Amino acid sequence: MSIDYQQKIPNNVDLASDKTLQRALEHWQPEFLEWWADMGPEGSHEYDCYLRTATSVDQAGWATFGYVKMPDYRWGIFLNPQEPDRRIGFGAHKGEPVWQDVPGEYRSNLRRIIVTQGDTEPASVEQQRHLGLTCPSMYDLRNLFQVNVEEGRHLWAMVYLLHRYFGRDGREEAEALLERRSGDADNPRILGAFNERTPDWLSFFMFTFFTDRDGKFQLSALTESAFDPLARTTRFMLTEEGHHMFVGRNGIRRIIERTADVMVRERTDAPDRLRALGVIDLPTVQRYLNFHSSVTADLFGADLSSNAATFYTTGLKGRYLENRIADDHVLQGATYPILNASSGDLVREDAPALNALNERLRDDFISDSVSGVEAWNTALQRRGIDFRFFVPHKGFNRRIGSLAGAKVSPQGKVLSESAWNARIRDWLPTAEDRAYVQSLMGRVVEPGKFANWIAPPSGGINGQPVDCEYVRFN
Ligand code: BYC
Repeated sequence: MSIDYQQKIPNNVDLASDKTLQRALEHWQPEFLEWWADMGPEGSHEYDCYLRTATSVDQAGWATFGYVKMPDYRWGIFLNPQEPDRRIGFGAHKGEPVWQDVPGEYRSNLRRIIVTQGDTEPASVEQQRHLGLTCPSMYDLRNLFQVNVEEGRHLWAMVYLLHRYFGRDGREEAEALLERRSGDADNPRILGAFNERTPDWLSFFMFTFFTDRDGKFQLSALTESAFDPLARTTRFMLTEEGHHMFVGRNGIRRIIERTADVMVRERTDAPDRLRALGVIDLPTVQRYLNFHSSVTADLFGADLSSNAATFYTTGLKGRYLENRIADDHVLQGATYPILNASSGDLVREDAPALNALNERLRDDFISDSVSGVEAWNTALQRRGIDFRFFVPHKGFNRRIGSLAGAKVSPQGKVLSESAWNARIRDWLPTAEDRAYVQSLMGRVVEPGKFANWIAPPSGGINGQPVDCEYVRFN
């Protein structure tokens, strides 16, 4: 069904035919806009931004581009079309038709998954709200805003499900999604990484590289869901998520290219000299990488989780690319290797595969991150620079799961407390690193100009030139 933009809330779910639901969502809409006014990108409300808006859910040409003030962005409800005769692909209900409604016995678990997913979306907008004030270029500013409006739309996607399928509880959860605040001591966001600060653009690019990649894997697992409306809405969200990871991947690559060019020109790899020249030395980039990679690894939950087993067995949440995995898709009696650090060494142990599903998704995420990071190394290799970036070992700096608190080096060696403390400054961003990176955060907004610490992109957005006026300040 095509998207109806004549409605107050654009949608392709025939919202007009359900007046009660429509009224409830139209009641939530001004609250969302109020939240956006308070917590959305600071000072941006009058800007005209060159943004894409979803106009259909077809593979080809789903987006149109044009100038829009962000508070006027047409946030709406877009589900991928229903697949005829779709069947449940895993768990105890494997082979049965998917559900168009929520089975009573799975209501609270489904609600919990949808709320957790929904909570991350406004959280990331809150985390990024000051970044526009220190953008390295107008091109990057526009990309930040695109990410922000789409995270807002992802919130709409989850709120629709809550309102449509969870009655009064759902409406209350939708209100609460606008009440929690990232980093708030009393009412924080649900998951750890979404309460961290994103104080500078190096953090922002790392966040979109790693944490949006968690989004890719979690959403992919939800596209497998037996609850068809969740599967269809997350499938469409994934198409938007691709751009967010592009922003991170290219943002970091451009930072690395800029530093590498200065290293070659000046024949130095000394961090102090490079900092004096106003670029970000590669070890600092690696420390930020270590931080964001490890905090994001925690987002997959505990390595052994009875919740994960229940979600799978009951058909609520599958594995990444479930239908490409050659096994019985039930997993009773199957095993999966996890790591145990209790003996003082990291020991691989076979655990029940059902309980280890979080670990499996984390492993899928890590291998995807590794290939992304390898692409950055190509930029160094091409310039004859020996330095190589790497994704730290999954036991490094963990706070969730059985490795929480184990002192594991980025290379995967278990350390004593004192050995860990002696090296931690080499592995995680120090206060000095953060202050240095912060000192670079000026605001560059002249079309086609870029801050000294980042290379321009190889092309503009939607075929526009790099020096396009992507944001008009009015
Ligand atoms: N921080 O049994 P466990 C995205 C809690 S990102 C704090 O392992 P489970 C995006 C856990 O809640 C994708 N608490 O839990 C990206 C549980 O609490 P209770 C977001 C944590 O349920 C960028 C307890 O610890 N989507 O879209 O198996 C920008 C025991 O843990 C954390 C989803 O995550 C943590 N990191 O797994 C914008 C999908 N981890 O019950 C957006 C939906 C665990 O003891 N969520 N806990 O009170 C899920 O599938 C699951 O909730 C999780 C947790 C995988 C997150």
